[in-house]
Parts: sequence; structure tokens; C-alpha cells
Amino acid sequence: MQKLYTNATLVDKDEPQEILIDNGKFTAIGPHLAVEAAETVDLNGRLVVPPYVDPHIHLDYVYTAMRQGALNGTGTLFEGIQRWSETKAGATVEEVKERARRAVREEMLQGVQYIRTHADVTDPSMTSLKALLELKEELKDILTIQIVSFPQEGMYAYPNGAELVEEGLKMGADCVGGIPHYELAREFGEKSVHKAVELAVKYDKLIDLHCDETDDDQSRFLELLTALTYMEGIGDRTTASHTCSFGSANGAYAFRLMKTLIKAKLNFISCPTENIYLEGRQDTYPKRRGLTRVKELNDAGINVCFAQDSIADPWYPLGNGNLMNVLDNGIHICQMMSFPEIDHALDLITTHGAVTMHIQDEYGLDAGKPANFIVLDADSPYEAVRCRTGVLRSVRYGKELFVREPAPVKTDLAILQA
Ligand code: 17E
Ligand code: FE2
Repeated sequence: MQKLYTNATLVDKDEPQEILIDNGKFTAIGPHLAVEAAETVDLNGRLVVPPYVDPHIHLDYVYTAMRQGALNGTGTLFEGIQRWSETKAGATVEEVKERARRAVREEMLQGVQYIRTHADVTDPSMTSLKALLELKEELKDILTIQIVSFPQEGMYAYPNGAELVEEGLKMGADCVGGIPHYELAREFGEKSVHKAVELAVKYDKLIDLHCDETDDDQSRFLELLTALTYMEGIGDRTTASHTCSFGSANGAYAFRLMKTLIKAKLNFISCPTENIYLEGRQDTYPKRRGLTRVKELNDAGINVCFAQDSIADPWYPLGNGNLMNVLDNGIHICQMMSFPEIDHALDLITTHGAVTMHIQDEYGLDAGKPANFIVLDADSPYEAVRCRTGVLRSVRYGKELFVREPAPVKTDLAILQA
């Protein structure tokens, strides 16, 4: 059955556009399609963009921040890992799924249709991974989920960590994870990066490492990850998450590494709300922001995107799956607010995330691709970002996942009326 959306505003198009959908796919997009569809929806000039992508979240950790013993008093990454380690025992597949479902609901109701989640595999029972694999299968028609086999407590710092990561890949995880800056010595961090690349090649998986999530400017695992994946020809299938230390690196070092990052086509994920909160904790004043060089990476044409990372877990007490909030924080912290940057800011939570997830062939508003999109309550990208606008509609394979009416306001005051 054909369905036609009319009066859509699209990024970089001056005229209102029509969007024709048939059989779950976009069949045509243009100003005057001159077709009679079985059903027509007037979008009243609202902005249509591809769905939000959250390429980095820990769905197995969500809503555990208030648990007995989980409180992170120092607000540091390392205490977060310790508190998680002390409180993670005893989880069941059903309990993890229950929490993950709640987070998925929050994210989806704010326009997310693509999620890459980490699953902690430093747990011989593999409870997190089992839960998230089941959830991925259950939701596959309405939400794309990728799973990272992630050794939260280290490939080598945790007994058999590397074997557990490999086991996770055999069980069906999509990406190899790692956390080199958490290993007990630099040499083990390096060994874990080598191992991650070796496993990715062996099992034909993507790579997404928690890499250099520290203010220590001597933490330089990004350099090794880039070199190894470049030499294997899999840089574009590789993601460096966090890379906070790159924000503390000296200019001469960054200048040189930047060249290799471009050659390797590496992807970057920054989690602005978490890292502005977790980093800078050993600084007095001046206090560093703790984020990687998002602006400079983006200016160099390197693929960089933003992600939520946490919803109420031992690392971060807030978070609600609202990628617009993450974006708003990110562009402030990274000083990406020239008018052209604001006009393109939505890329950081849409198309750039899709490139990171390596799903660009099926993602975007193009004829022939799945008819997945969201409608924002704004008539331009600038207004959407300025007003941190909400999502009015989320469409997946041509079907409405939800429609939200803007809440009515009662007032007699002329000044408050449009
Ligand atoms: N685990 C980690 O290593 N780093 C983080 N930012 C979170 C979990 C949220
Ligand atoms: Fe993370």
C-alpha cells in the first residue's frame, strides 16, 4: 500500500517535499510527486530527518545507580567500575531485560531507532549478553540493536577476560570490545588492543573499544588501535569510544596522529554528558573538560558522533535517552556553535552515528532504502537545535511507531499566544 507524506521540510531543500512510501521503503522523494496514494499525511512543514542513532550505551547497566552499594562517591570512572564490579553479581536474564526494555522505551519515544549497546562479558555466566541478544531478536522489526562483547573489568585484569570476549563473539555479539586504559599495565593495554584486532579479523566483526577514557595524556592506545586497524584495512569498521586523553594530548602529538586517523578512516564516539561529569576529577583549577577533540576531528572530515552512554548507572546518575539533550551539551562543551555547525549539528546524532554503526547502506532518506524517519517539531535544523525540539513522529518501514501531538497550552495572555 502506498503512503504519501506531504509538506515535509528536508535539510538542504528550499521547497516543501513529498515522501512516497511503498512496501516499507522510500520509493520517491521530491517537491511534486503527482501521485495518488491510498493514504496521505500532511506534515505541515515539520522537519523530517533520519532516526536518531545512539551508538554507545550500556543497556545492561541502566537504572542500577540507586542500588545498595552502587553509589559512586568520587564521581570517577574508576570508582564506577569498582561499584559495578561489587554489585553486579546475581543478575538474571529477565531482570536485565526488564531494565533494558525500559531504557529502550525511553530512547525510542525520543526518536532513536538504532542502538549500539555494550554487554559486560567479564561475567562467566554471560547474563548481560544473553539478555541483550534476546532483546535484540525480540525487537528486530522496530529497533536495530548492535551488541559489543565488552570486557568491563579488562581482558587481562579479569581472569580469562579475553576468552570471555571471544566467547561473546561466538554467541552472536556484533562487535569486539575492550578497555585498554583499565588493564593493569600499559603492556597489557597494548596486548588487549592487539587481541581485539585479531578477534575482529578472525570472526569478521566490527571493533568498538572504550579507548583512553582518562585525562592521562600518556594514555595513547588510540594510536595503536589506529595503526593496527589501518594496516588490516578495517579502520572504517573500527570505533574509538571516549578517547578523552586525546583532549589532553599536546598539539604536536595530536597533529601527527590526526593524519593517521584520516588515513585509517576511524570512527569516533564522544559521550559529552558522561565525560564532562567523570573526567577532570584529579584537576583542581584550571579543570579540563575531559572530552576528545570533537570539533577538530569533525573539521578534519573524520567521522565523529555523540552518544548517551549511561542512564542512571554507577558512572552517571542521570540520562534519559534524549539524544537532543546529549547534542545540546556536546555542541556547547566542544564549542561547535558557528551557524554552519548548528545547521549540521543533527548529523552528530543521525548520519554520523549510522556511519559508525556501519549501516549507511540501509540508513537515510533515499529512494530504495527502508522508510525509517522521524519528524521534529521545528521547521529548520537551526530551530530544532535552538529549541531542543521534541520528536512528533517516528516511522519504521513505513509504519508509525508513535505519533505525538504537541501539548496544548491554556492562556488568556496575548503575549503568550502565537
Ligand atoms: N563503563 C565504562 O568503562 N565507561 C563508561 N563511561 C561507562 C561504563 C558508562
Ligand atoms: Fe561506555
